[in-house]
Amino acid sequence: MASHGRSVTGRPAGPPALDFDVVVVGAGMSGLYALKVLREQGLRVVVVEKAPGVGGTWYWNRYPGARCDVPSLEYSFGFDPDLEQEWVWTEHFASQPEIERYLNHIADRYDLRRDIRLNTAVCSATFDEASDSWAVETEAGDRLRARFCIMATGGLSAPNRPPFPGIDRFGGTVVQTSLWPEQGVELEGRRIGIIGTGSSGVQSIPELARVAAHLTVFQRTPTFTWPSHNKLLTAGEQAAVKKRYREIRREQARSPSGTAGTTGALSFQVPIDDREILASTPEEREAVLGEFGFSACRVWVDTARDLEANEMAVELFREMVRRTVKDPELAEALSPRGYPLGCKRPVIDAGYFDTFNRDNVSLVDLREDGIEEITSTGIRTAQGHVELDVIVLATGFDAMTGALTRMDIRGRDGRLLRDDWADRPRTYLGVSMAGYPNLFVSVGPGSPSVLASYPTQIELQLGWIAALLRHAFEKGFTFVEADAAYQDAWCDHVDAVAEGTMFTAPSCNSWYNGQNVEGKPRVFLPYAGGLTVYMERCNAAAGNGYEGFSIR
Ligand code: N01
Repeated sequence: MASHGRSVTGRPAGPPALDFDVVVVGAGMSGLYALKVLREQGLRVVVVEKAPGVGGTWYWNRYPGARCDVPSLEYSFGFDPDLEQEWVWTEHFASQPEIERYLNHIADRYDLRRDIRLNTAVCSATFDEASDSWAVETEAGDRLRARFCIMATGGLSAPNRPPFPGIDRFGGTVVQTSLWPEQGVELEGRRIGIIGTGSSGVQSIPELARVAAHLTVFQRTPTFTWPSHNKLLTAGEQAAVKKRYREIRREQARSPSGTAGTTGALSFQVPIDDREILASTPEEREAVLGEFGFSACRVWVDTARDLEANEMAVELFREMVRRTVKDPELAEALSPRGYPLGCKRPVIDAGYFDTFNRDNVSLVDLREDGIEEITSTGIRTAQGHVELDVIVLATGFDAMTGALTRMDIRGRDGRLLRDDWADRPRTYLGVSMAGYPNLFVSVGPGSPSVLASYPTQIELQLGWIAALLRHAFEKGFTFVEADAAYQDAWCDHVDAVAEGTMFTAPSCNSWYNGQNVEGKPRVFLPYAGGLTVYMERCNAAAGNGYEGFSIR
């Protein structure tokens, strides 16, 4: 074990009093749960949150149509049987307002607000080697000192705003889906342009089309999207899940994606069986199209690792686009090509392709020529100028690392996380970084993160972090740091489990691998081995006396 250096530097032996045991950055799902569980351990915890409200992602992403793609009865915490029995979800897939209400209910029900500081943006966090503590600085100039720091900053919280030339001189309204103002945006009867056709774009496009005088969609990459078949939940459906909630929670914890599939046929998911598309006949493919529609491409077992099979399945998807969108040229422009099915995060929708049959909706295909400039009255591309009143940026996120690299996080010896991660993020078990003692990350790179349902994952992962902190406080340890060799081995393991999947196909550019942000290294960011295996690895390390950590 390397010397920590306090005695070497000759600083006073008694560390100065700390304000808190733990400072948590972010009051989204992770931050709220961290506060609850750590406070129950008797720790002095403070949560700092830059938004005026709690909820994280579900505070900021209040664009029209924002909705979760995990069944609501599962996209909820399981730590309190009374809570899950009492809370009533109204739809199979909950809308943003309902999830925001739920998270506010959590904040009130467990009296969390007294330890949450809203409107408090963090700009830096610095480890002090003399006192084994973190100093977290806010934009307002406050300094919070705590033994441990937990970055509950989320996987999709740093908005990606491409530097479109001229954007600042646009005379109308520019709004980003992930920074949608609480007071709303005037959309009724406006000429609206939307840039981006990922999940946020696909969800908002049908809603915007309903109210706009005209909607112009600026699309760079056509999307695979599946109808969610969302519906109101009946009392009977709620009761059936609530009756066996304990069992469902166990199934979630044991599932690679943190889900138990309670809504079965309603979900956009289809049963993947042992059918191989390479061995199928045209008649069989037609029958599957008839049965599953857009989801017909997802039935086959051989599409996950075979690019030829994958392309055959993609053709089924394109066939469904042709059958749905009346204008053949438009259908072609909306058809995904050039990247495999399964490379990007699945998108679910409510009437996305049908929306393009409306008279007040048009598409600008940016595949050949991008946006040249934003003028004072609209958007110019090589294909012409579109006059607009409102521009909606649905351009995604600097995912998984952006929230951390945009802050100045300084570890031992003055090292800066942004620099250490210049060529790739490095974590041990997705929660901890060598060189950054006493710092933990929730749903960070190298953890399942965006590949597993958050509430389930957060309870497991933050539960694990909380147990490590309890161990440290009980034993009087003040220093916990991941070892570099274990971190390297974990990064190799993270790379190895993604290798050979469609996530890492050479033609796959996505926010999963940083290729949506200019200059970001090409690294597959989440852990693709599944939540179950991930937690087994974490628990094995804990069982071996927190193997891979220096603790003293
Ligand atoms: O972001 P995205 P998102 N010029 O990165 C385009 C979760 N989520 O906010 O593909 C023109 O997927 C970009 O084009 P391209 C979910 O995990 C979930 O939509 O890079 N276009 C793309 O079309 C999701 O995956 C829900 O070529 C530009 C779009 O902007 C994740 O958040 C709802 C551009 C960005 O798509 C991110 O989704 C919402 C440029 N310079 C979000 N730059 C649920 O349903 C970018 N684009 C649960």
